[in-house]
Amino acid sequence: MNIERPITGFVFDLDGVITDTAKYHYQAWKEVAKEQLGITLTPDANERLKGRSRMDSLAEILRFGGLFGQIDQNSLEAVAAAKNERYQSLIVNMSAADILPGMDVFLSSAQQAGYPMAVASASYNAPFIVKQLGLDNILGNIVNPGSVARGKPAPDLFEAAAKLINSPVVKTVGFEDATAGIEGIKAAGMFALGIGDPILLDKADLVVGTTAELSLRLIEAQFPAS
Ligand code: B16
Ligand code: MG
Repeated sequence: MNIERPITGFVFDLDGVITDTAKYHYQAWKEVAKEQLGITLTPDANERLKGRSRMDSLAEILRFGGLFGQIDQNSLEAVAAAKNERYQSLIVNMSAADILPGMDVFLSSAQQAGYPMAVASASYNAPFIVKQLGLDNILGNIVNPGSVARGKPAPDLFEAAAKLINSPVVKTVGFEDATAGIEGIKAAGMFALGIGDPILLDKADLVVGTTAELSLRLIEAQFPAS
């Protein structure tokens, strides 16, 4: 008998879900914003950058610093390139030790259970990071952010990730730590699993405080029966 599963795929954000690269993004932006724009980035302003593309993040920083619309495109691209260079120098030594707590166990159990999985990250550095973490055999399906029209909070990255693994969106679970990402998952029509503060992630269908709380049993029990 062929019983169709309620869930046919898992789609993961990278930064904040699989590993914590947010601290490196913050450090790189903080240094480059100070040196090249004279803007002192604060932790609060940094929160708004999570999940946003490189250029959207720069636009947010300029808004925060009162310089939005005052810098020409070439200079913007140079600042973004400098940030990426700094960021890459910080992630070069990442390893399996940087996988968030419990995530390796969860991913292995999902792989063993036969769930197709993909990564929906706004980061062009995602393939490098996944490889450094030693997860390329599990999370080899990674959407190229350059292949979609819009970044988070638009649904594009999540829709493309579900397509990569042939999972209908309504039967797919999306994992996110950022409000922009939860919005994108919901706009795609997926079940949204938030990781972090339930007040910040109030649009998610299910929220766990940390990755250590994830289990297949929990997700399968909470996923709506069709
Ligand atoms: P890059 P995610 C996002 O990753 C980060 O949260 C965000 O801070 C960053 O600006 C964005 O990737 C782009 O990254 O500059 O490496 O292309 O949360 O979508 O996995
Ligand atoms: Mg994230």
